Amino acid sequence: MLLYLLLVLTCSLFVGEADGRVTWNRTDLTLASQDCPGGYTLVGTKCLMFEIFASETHEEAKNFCHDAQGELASITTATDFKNLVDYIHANDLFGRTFWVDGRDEETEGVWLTSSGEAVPLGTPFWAAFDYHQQPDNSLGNEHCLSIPSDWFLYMNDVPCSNIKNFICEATVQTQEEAASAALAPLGPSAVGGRVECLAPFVEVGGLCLLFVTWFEDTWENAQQMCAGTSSDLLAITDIEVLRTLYLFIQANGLDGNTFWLGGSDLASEGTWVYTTGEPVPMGTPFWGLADMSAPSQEPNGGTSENCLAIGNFYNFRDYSCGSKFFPLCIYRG
Ligand SMILES: [Ca+2]
Ligand SMILES: [Ca+2]
Ligand SMILES: [Ca+2]
Repeated sequence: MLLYLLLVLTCSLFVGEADGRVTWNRTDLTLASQDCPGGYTLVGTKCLMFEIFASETHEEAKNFCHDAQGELASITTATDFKNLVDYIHANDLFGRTFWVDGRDEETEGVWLTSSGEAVPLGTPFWAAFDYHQQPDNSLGNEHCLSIPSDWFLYMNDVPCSNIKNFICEATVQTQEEAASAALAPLGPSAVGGRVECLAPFVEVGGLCLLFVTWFEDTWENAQQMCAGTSSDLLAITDIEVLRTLYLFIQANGLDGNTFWLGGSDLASEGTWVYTTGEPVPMGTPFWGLADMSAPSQEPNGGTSENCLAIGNFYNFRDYSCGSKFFPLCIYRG
């Protein structure tokens, strides 16, 4: 049965090339809820159990999960994280703080899951306020990983002795296989080199992007700048694209620049759409946080902030459309 599942999963991924662009079909994963052990529910490609009636320290929560043939739930990809956050909202579990798998007890700043996998740092995982991103190891005593609802489920490091609800993940082999099979195609290594971009566009995760760092202007002028190079302001609808973009910006010295994306709520306040007509995804893990003393989530500018940009930690924020930032264009051919 296990082997059969693995075969089906392997075969369900198709690579296609249409108009020279690599496309991937990853919708046909076959792990179903009935494949999860009793008490666990299928969330994305993982079997999870939400312990909302038990509150424990990180160590006790871990032991509880072991007794339930599991481990604390790990979040190692942006898609895992988005699936988890979406599930919490859809099932009325929001309002709590959960322990998940991850500690930096052994080496400060090196975050690992129980199985030794790296917990990813940075955006879109860790809570980022305007000028401050977790983990901050406050008072030198924060070595365990939590996702607090009052920080909109973004990650925070806190003392391991705190008492919290928690999420277990069944240790079913097929899940890991499914997860890696599902996500590999969107990683930059899988598509890197397969898409050729015309200079000055550069390939980022299979997309041809232009970081216009010599032209700082309003949102509307940024859009026209892109249009003049057969491109549009970038529309990000997939969280893996935001993660890949964030890593590219860090690795290529673009950190510190703020870029316009194609999103706005100019037509109808509160309804965010891209210039391409696609809806802008809302909430975590896309939009950033503001005001650490009384946390709120972007967009927060009402009718005075109607345009979408990424700067600081490169999560979404609304700004006045008259602000001057750099255009981030995507080639439309
Ligand atoms: Ca912290
Ligand atoms: Ca607005
Ligand atoms: Ca704002």
